[in-house]
Amino acid sequence: MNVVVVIPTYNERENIRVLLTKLADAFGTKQTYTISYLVVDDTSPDGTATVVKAYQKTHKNVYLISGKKEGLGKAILRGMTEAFEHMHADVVLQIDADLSHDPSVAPRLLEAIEKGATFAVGSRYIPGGAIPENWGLIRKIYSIVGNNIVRFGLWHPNVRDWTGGYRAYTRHFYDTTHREMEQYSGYVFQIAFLHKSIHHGAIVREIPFHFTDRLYGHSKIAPAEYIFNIYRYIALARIEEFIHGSFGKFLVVGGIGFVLNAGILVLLHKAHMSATYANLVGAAVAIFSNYNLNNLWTFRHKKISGAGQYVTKLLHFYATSAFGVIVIQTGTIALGVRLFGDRWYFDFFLLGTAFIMVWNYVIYSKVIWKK
Ligand SMILES: Nc1nc2c(ncn2[C@@H]2O[C@H](COP(=O)(O)OP(=O)(O)OP(=O)(O)O)[C@@H](O)[C@H]2O)c(=O)[nH]1
Ligand SMILES: [Mg+2]
Repeated sequence: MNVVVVIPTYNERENIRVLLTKLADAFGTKQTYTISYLVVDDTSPDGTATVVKAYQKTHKNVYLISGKKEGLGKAILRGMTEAFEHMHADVVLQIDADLSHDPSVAPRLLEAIEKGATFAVGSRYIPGGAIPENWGLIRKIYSIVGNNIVRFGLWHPNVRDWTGGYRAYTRHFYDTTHREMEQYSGYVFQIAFLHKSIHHGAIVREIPFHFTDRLYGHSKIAPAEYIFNIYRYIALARIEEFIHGSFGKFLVVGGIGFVLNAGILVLLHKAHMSATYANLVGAAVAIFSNYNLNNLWTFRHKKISGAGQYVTKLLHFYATSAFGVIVIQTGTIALGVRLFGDRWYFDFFLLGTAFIMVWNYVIYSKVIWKK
C-alpha cells in the first residue's frame, strides 16, 4: 500500500516540523506500507516552505508543492491530484498541520483501511473522541449541533464527524468525484467529499480522536462564513437526490406501467375480451415491466442477478403488487364508498393509488431491493 500524507499549510511555520516528526514517530518503522508526506503550501508569507525545504534535506520522503492561495478545499484537491496522479498513491491520509489532529491516531486510520474500510474518518463525536474541554459552551454547541445538522440533513445518521479534515481514503473516491469537487471550499469541501464518496460506495469507518486547539498560528477558517454554504449544500443535495434518486425513477417506471396497463386494457376490451380479464392481463404485463425497469434502472445499484434470485424476487414482486392493488387500493375504495357513499369512488381510487405508491416504494427499497 502506497500512502501519501497530504498536509495543507498556510502559515504553519511553528507547527509543520513538529507535525512531520510526530507523524514519523507514530508510524515508526514497522509498517507494511510506504509513506510519503506531501505538504501543500500556498506560498505562506511566514516562510512555512523554507522550514519544509530545510526538513527535506534530511528526509527523502517529504515533498512540497507551492501554489497561490485559493483556500483549503483547493489545496486539498491539489494535494490529492499530485498524490494519486503523480505519486501513485493508493491511499491519501489528510491531516491539518496545526496539530489539532492527534498524529498518534494516524496509523489507526490506515489500519481501518487495511481491514477493509475505504474511507476512514477521524471522529470527535464517537465514544473515545472529544472536542476540546476548554472550548466555551457556545462553541461546543455550535460544533455538535452543526455536525448533527449535516448528519441528519443528509440523512447519514451512522456517520458522526463531517467537518473534521482528518481522514484516509482510497483512490476510487478521487477518481469518481474530483471534477465535481472543484466548486466547493472550506467545510463544505470536507462535507461534500465525504458525502459524494458515500454515494460512490465508500465503506466508512470512524476512528475516535481528541481534537485539540492549535498551539501556534491563527485560524484561517471563519465558521460563520460557511454556515450558509453548508445549508445550501444540504438543501441542493437533497433536492437532487429526490429528482434523480430512486423515488423519481420509481415514479417514471410506475408511469410507464400505468400506460401499459391502460393500453392493454383498452386494446383487449376492443377485441371483445371482458374488462376484468383484459385488466388482469394489462396489470400482469405492467407489473412485469415495472419489475424489470426498476431492477435495471431505479435500483440498479442493488441489482438482482442470477436466475434463481430473479425468479424468487419476481414472485415476491407480483405478490406485494397484488396485495397493494387488492387490499390497499381496493380496500380504500370499498371503505370510502361504504363510509361516504358511491359518488366519491374516484376520489378514493386516487387516495388508494397514493397509498399503494408509498407501500410499493417502501417494499421495493426495503425488501425486494434490499442490499
Ligand atoms: N494550502 C492551504 N492550506 C490552508 C488554507 N487554509 C487553511 N489551510 C490549512 O488547513 C488546515 C486547517 O485550517 P485551520 O486554519 O486550522 O482551520 P480550522 O481547523 O477550522 O481552524 P482552527 O480553529 O484555527 O484550528 C491547516 O493546516 C491550515 O494551515 C489555504 O488557503 N491553503
Ligand atoms: Mg485547525
